Amino acid sequence: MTLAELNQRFAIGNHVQFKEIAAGMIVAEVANQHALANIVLQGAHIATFQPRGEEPVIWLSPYAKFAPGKSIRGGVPICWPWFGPHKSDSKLPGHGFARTVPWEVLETKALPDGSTFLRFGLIESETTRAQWPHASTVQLAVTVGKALRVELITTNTDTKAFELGEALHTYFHISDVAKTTIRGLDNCAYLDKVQNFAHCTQKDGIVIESEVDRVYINTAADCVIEDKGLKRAIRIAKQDSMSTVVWNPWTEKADKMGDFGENGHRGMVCVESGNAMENIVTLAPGATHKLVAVYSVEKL
Ligand code: TA6
Repeated sequence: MTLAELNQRFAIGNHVQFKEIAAGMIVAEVANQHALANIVLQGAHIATFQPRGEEPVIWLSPYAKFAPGKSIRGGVPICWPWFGPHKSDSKLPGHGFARTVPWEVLETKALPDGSTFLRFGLIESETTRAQWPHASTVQLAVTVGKALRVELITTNTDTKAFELGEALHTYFHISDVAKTTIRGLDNCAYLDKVQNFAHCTQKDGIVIESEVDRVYINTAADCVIEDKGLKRAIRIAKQDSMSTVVWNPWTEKADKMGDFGENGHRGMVCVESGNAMENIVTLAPGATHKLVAVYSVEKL
């Protein structure tokens, strides 16, 4: 669909407009009485979310690249239909292909409470079918209000069951890692990627003082990012997600990635709601699975 057609079919006066921000890269700009948000159609990638009167909740690197087929550093990348490396083919892209392929807009609407609802669907192609030989659909439903509600909905339209790994790889904006504690994972088991996937147990709140890359398993609990610098907490509530991933690349890795900027890693932390490792989902033919995450801000 062209930009003009998108605006004709799906723009809503004071709520949603579509713009081209780089060649081939269209963004849905959402502005309502509660918040501002930008969603890039490639990857159905929520790039920004900022409740009115608040600092941004989502971190987007100032050096993020917006280009066809490239993943965006920051925002809410969708890891689907696998999380991390593919289990048998190392040539396939890490975290799946959903974040780097085109999605289409299926629906936009203004809700009675002033929020905005948008629904996107991944567009299947030869490329996606070659990497994922299962008949399925995946949609992202986003509600932009005072809170940001994100639903990743997968349906198995095949005649056989398949295994699904997934995550909303959300980058959160914080004042500084030294002033931030992540709570909600006490006594949880995790696999520590920094220690070659060692099995560990979380003892207390997490303060990031070096590279952190952990997959917490069997946890449905809310997480809270307490930020003394911004005097606020970001609450991450979730449904049908049994894994939480906490990631900060720290200095050396961030420098190597090239799209964080100097000390960019200090102003972000990823707290990802998903189903990974032991928690991957088996989806029966005809079944639908819906992963939900809701991000809201509380005063500290
Ligand atoms: O979710 C954490 C993680 O899997 C890390 O291991 C890390 O490398 C990261 O995601 C970012 O991955 P990306 O492919 O977006 O550079």
